[in-house]
Amino acid sequence: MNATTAEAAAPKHPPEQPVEGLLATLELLRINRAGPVLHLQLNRPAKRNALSDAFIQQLHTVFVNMPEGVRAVMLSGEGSHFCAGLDLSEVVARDIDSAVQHSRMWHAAFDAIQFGPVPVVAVLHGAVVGGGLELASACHIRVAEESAYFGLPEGQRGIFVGGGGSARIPRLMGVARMTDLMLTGRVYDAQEGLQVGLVQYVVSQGKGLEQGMALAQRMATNAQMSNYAVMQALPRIADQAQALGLFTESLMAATAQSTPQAQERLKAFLEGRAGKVLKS
Ligand code: 1HE
Repeated sequence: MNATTAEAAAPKHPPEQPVEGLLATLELLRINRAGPVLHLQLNRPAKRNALSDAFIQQLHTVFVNMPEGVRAVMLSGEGSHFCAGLDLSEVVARDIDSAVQHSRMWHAAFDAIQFGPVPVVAVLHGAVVGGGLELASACHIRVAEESAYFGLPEGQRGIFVGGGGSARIPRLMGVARMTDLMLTGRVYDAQEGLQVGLVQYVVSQGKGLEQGMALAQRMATNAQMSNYAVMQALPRIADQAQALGLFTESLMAATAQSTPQAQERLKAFLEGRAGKVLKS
């Protein structure tokens, strides 16, 4: 089976339990924990998980208050769609000053996801449009169920992306494809999303959470410094000129390999105690 379309084997992870404390007070999110994985569910299904200001602030709150011991996050959406994007009912009365501040608020929240403490896998279904696609593109891995579809209807609404989409989405699928979606209202289905690089996995309907949890649990077992390097150094190196990137890479590689976790893992392999890299 092709790795990009493979579905997870039977789950072996711990059951999900509701979180307590500050995160339990965020009413627009349903938050559960399965061992080292936090499952964050957008929970405004009546409005198709449209992202109000309060919603963006609550997402930000989670990523700057990550509970001790959490090593990966799975982000999904309750109801029939992952996310309908910006809450359009809040845009109408905004003046230019507050519009800039509003966009910067989204940037701060989504930066906290992309450059946050742990990797995030987004599980997508139904509409993943406008700000919903911006949110998904701030995550590190994207799994789409067959029902997922992707669009940028900002052009139709008379606005522009403001949640980091113009910086992140072209890095996934290129400026030409984003231009096409925005100018023509074109919508990609899940398979097209896979082909253009928006998502890394497509699974059948109803299998997204299983696949997302399996991936999150696997990421959670990596050495923390390796995950840190992938999340923090990799995108920055991609933005650097090659000579700078190579230098940054050397510093990051030296830092990662000198951690006790790396030393232990390297020793384990050499002593035959660690798994081999095998074709699945
Ligand atoms: C909303 C929103 C929203 C739904 N803001 N309220 N995003 C868009 O342009 C997408 C707009 N939404 C849609 O195209 C459709 O709602 C969906 C395809 C996502 C879902 O359709 P459907 O038939 O399942 O639901 P619905 O009946 O359209 O919507 C249910 C309710 O959610 C309804 O409210 P109700 O009070 O009449 O029940 C809708 O008004 C409400 N709703 N989407 C506010 N987006 C930082 S810049 C980012 C820029 C953008 O994101 S632009 C893209 C905005």
